[in-house]
Amino acid sequence: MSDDILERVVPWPADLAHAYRAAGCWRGRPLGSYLWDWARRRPDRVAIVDGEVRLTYRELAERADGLAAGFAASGLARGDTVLVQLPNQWEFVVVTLACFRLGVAPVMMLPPHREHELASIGAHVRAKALIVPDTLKGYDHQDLAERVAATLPGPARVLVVGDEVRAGNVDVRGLIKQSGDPEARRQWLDEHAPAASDVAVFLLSGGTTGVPKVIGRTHDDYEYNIRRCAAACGFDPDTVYLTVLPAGHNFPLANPGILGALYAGGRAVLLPSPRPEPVFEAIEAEGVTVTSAVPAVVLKWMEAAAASPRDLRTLRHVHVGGSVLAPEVAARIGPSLGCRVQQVYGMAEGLVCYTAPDAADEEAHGTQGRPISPFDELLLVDPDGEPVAPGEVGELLTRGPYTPRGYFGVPEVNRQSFTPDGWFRTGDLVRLTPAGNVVVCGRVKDLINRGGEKISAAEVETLAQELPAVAEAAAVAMPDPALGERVCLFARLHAGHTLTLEQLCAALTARGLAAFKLPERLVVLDAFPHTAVGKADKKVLRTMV
Ligand code: OOB
Repeated sequence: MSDDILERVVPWPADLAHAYRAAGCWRGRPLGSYLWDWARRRPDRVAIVDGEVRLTYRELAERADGLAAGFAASGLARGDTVLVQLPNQWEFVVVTLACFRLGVAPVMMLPPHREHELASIGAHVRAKALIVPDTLKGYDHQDLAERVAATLPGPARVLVVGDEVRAGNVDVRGLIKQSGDPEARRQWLDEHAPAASDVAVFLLSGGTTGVPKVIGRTHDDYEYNIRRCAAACGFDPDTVYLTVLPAGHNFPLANPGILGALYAGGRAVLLPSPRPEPVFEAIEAEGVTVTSAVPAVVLKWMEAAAASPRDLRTLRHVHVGGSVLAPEVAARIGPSLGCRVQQVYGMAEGLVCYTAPDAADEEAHGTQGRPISPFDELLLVDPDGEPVAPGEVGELLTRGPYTPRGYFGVPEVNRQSFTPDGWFRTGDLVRLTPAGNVVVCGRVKDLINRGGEKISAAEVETLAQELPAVAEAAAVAMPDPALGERVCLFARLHAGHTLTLEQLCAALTARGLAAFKLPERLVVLDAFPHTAVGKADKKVLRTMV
């Protein structure tokens, strides 16, 4: 990895790294090296399905190698970072694997992200390229990427997946089709592979504040994460995993998700959206055995399933996580969809908990499961940082072989988000059942969880406060039956100013904020409630929502 990246990644202490290696958690192999193992074992099995496109394991490996070589030819090298903003399409998987092969770390942006997110994170990781679709849902991502690239400190290329690649940009499909001797290319990539301790992928923290918080996941730690998740969920060569959540999110990417399905020799089917009817159609057509979703999406499926003519009998499990799933809803999933529910409590920062595939109803419906690794450490503390009594609610701190010791390049944030002895403060309030299952009870971090999309209150407030009309702003969660929470913005205005929700949203959009973060309610107050230290009193504001 380049020195520049290395010095901004917080490593595990050497003795623990040694212990994780000795215990077989970390295998010392870069993720890209698995690609040809898979391809040799099952060359002609279908690995990826995207509409009409069906890629076998051999084709997947060949295309990833072709693209890795193409990346190298277009100037990218081991240690570089690239922003990847692609929808669920086969090229996303090839791009990700090509990055793993070459040792270029993709930063997994989400399709709704705009200038505000792309530019700040691109600058933070010093991205060398942006990989985007030409257009998506009528929005010109190529144009967005060009505008963002122009703001980045180094020269940054724009790589485009699509038919309309403009002059000066790079055609990703063209790179994939690269000619040349595949055997020589494979050897070259093997010889130039990254180290297993390098960052394989950068994930975005759900709780990004004013400062971009990205998590560098190493090849070693992410491989272990994938391997343990696949084992916890019983993934095997018969697994057909349906991807409906944005593939760049940790949950569908690697928990066990797409990479877990490939790891197990199964198949990943990609759909661009979680709309019920196409989902049911895909389950029937492809014999899908497992999928994952956030509670808001599963609720839509449950409503639609009764009226659907599709045969969902192949579906054995649905993994539900990302935000709170009410036990009553969990209990209805089985009867509605004809499958079992596995709850997942996970985070981009690492720790993942799963209920067992065959768990009793009490565990499957009422808990968020157990950590996937015996090396995961969980500590529940009170507001003073003291351990709580068994069975009591506390803030969850965690450490382990796939939970990095810090965010990338933000030492001052790390001093708050991690304890001096390396525990990550999840900001979640949980309790543990006597059997060791986690139950999420609330949270202390200032996040709004909109159907699994995490929105930092601080990020919205900071942008709102920059508007000329706004004297003071505070974003709080307003409860919502479908999404769990939505953003409500409280604002005090400067004398003589007015502000409507439409004006507020237009102004935030103009500042490049992703649409899913826009407030859906604006409350203008003449006077703000304050805490003793003079901060907006969110406890009081929440009672006013
Ligand atoms: C997943 O990852 P992130 O990084 O988008 O968000 C993590 C946060 C957690 O700290 C917690 O506040 C919340 O999302 N959360 C849940 C939950 N699962 C996540 N809250 C209540 N119940 C659950 N089951 O959201 C994520 C990553 C990997 C797998 C699954 C989810």
